[in-house]
Amino acid sequence: MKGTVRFGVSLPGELLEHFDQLIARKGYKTRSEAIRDLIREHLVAHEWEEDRETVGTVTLVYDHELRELTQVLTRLQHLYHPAIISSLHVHLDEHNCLEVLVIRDRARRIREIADRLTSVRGVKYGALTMATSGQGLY
Ligand code: NI
Repeated sequence: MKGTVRFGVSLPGELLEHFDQLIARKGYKTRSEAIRDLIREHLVAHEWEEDRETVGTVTLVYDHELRELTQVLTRLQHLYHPAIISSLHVHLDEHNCLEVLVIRDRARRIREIADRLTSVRGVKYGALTMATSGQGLY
């Protein structure tokens, strides 16, 4: 199927009412755009469940003055370098640093790398955002 396709959906009226209220609050102009995003979100979730090639970002906040911590994080990033395709470092203040790493690999491997990084002792905040390669999403 190519191009735009229209299809009908039957659902309880109350459910649709609730949905319309929610998407209006979120700023969607039409139901179609909201439903397209929900479908994409579902497909991305499957990309991660099925251990497919995908993209994720890891955000870390830590104190750069903990000398060993900076060394451990750098060592890990070199160890996983083919998967870590980019990184951003921001000096938040005198002590705190924020890093965002972009990781492209199979889903399970990205989780593994994210777990290794976020569990390093002294990391104040660590989180994985499960993004997508964008393939298969239209
Ligand atoms: Ni810094």
